[in-house]
Amino acid sequence: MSAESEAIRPAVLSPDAWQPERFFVGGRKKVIIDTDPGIDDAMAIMLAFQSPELEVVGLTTTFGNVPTAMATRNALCLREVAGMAHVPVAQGERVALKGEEKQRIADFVHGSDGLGNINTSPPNGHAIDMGAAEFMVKMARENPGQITVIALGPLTNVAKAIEQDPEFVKNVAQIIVLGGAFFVNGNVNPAAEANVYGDPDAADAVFISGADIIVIGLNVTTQMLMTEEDLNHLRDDGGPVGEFLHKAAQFYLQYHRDYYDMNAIYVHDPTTILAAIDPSVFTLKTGAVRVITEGRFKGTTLMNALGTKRWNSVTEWCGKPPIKVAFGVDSQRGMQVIKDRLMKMWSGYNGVSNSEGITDNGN
Ligand SMILES: [Ca+2]
Repeated sequence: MSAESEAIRPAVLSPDAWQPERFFVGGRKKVIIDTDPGIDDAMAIMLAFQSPELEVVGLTTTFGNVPTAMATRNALCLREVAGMAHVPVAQGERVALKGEEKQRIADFVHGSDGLGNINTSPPNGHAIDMGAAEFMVKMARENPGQITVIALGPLTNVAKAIEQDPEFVKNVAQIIVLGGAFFVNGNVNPAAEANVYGDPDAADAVFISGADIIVIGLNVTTQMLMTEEDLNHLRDDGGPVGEFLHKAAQFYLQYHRDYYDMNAIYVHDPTTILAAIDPSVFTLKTGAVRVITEGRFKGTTLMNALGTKRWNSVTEWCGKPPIKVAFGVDSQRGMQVIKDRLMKMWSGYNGVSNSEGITDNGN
């Protein structure tokens, strides 16, 4: 097959092309959230719990904002805060694919506990006796075509799942990735976005795996802002969960004031949940994506967005399958969904809380 014949046309997909119902089972899409909580991870998990389109069948944990053990603790804590303690938590990898130890802990973004230093009490529950990748493989094998993985941290667990089971990319319905920065600067440095930078080898392996993939990068998530006023509404109208998220978000808000000169937060992770709820919020283009895995520009995501061009040489891009990359977002509509669900749907909820100052009913 010649290089020319590999040319891939980028396409803006219409909402009609999605046929999202094929992922819905019993009216709800089964999702596994791979996460490194993380304040906006916490908001994303609560959003997913409160979205009738989704059934969260598991949380899997990874390193990123915090080390993996802390991510597991926080995931256990969050499911209890939400009154969703039945949702299994599976602990994931502690180091990147090539064994690289986590070097960058984002305590200046999310606090030293990952949840804004709000002194959550230890969770009552425990992680299941199964690793994150094994859990993903098992769930996808038992529910072929029905499990969507939403990856909100570095992609090590997903890459491990692909490694463990060659059928995983076929069994999984879709992998929705928060990661990369497409034709814009990164947030770790001008070249790289944090999740891809955390394990660039894993990201590259996932992007070229052949799975059905949507990538939500910084180029769209930085259009999604929650203001201090919004956060105050969350505290006032969002019940105990809103109060919890408001409290956790104060540290994250201060980070945005200090580093971006803005009195609002980026809601990267909740935006990614929207792609599972209603992908028509995004404008998507298709093309192969590769990641620079080492050197000065480690973690850079590069997309072949010139699908109409025919390349005249055999390169690292030949034969790599196209994936869907978000290029635009209806930020007004998307933020309305996030705010409505986080602020209104929890009012009246009286479940367990895990933050000091909020009643714990002991359930
Ligand atoms: Ca995250």
